[in-house]
Amino acid sequence: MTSLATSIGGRTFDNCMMNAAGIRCQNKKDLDALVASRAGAYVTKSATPQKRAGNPSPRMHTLPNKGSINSMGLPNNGLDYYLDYVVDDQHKRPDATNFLSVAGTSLEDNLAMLHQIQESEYHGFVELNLSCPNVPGKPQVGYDFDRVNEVLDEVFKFYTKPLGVKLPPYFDLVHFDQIAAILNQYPLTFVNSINSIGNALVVDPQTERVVIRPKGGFGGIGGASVKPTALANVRGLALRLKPEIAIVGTGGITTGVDVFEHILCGASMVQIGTQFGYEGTAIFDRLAEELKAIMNQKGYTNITEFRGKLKTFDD
Ligand code: HRO
Repeated sequence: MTSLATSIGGRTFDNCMMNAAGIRCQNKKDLDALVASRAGAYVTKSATPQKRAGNPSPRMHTLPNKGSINSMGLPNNGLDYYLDYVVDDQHKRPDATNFLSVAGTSLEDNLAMLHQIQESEYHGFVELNLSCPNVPGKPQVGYDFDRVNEVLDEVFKFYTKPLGVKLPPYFDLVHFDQIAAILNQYPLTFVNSINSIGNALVVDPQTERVVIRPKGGFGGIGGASVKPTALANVRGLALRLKPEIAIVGTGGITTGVDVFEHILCGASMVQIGTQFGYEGTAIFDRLAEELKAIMNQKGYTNITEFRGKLKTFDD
């Protein structure tokens, strides 16, 4: 039997694939569909303390070759909505672990939300999003290393439940060294890499205009073309983080082979964003079959047999 099961922080998941935050997870109907699907877990749309409408439309645009650009601007139903959902789900399915994403637009908001979660009966994972590229006037925290340190310092003064951070992509090995040195100081359960490649610009030559309205057309790129950047970040972090911190790999997954590559680079769990948006929950059936097929071909029966075992020409 080929198993796609995985574990993070002592919690087990029968499938190592799930949605990425923001994609088909904003309301109860979407989340119920994820629960009913073959995904190993779900993550809820990044929450702010209060409900937000997000940026004006058009704010997401499909790109050729399985890509997307978005500047949603954190539309969400507010923390209470998602916390109620995950606590209710926890009552129904006490053995299942899921992910509650939070993305305050200030340190104070993040701390207030984490205090509320700490005091609640929720005991699943929290994904602290330090990498939303699309809130006008709010830079991505993940690119300000001192600020990341300050945030985690404040958070771990009181937060004792399993916590991970969602990071932006980094593009220099020195930045991998610097962020890993900071993350390794804290009892993080996981890091999720990568968020969309922020502040890209897509131009429509016909109309001679940008394709999304917010921020003059600047937005985050997701989908197939970000896979090499995602794999580099997963691998770069896997080589530097302490073994207690698991890696959730996100970015550019459209096939089971892409999942295989993320795991080879060191991911314990993978998240699917853009392509899940295009295909819906049936994608988890397809990817599971495709991953099993490549594992069978290679004689692997579970993902720990190849996780992190990417070879280089120096091996
Ligand atoms: O809502 C968004 O615009 C958004 C968020 Cl929070 C994020 O983390 N990543 C992204 O591509 N879009």
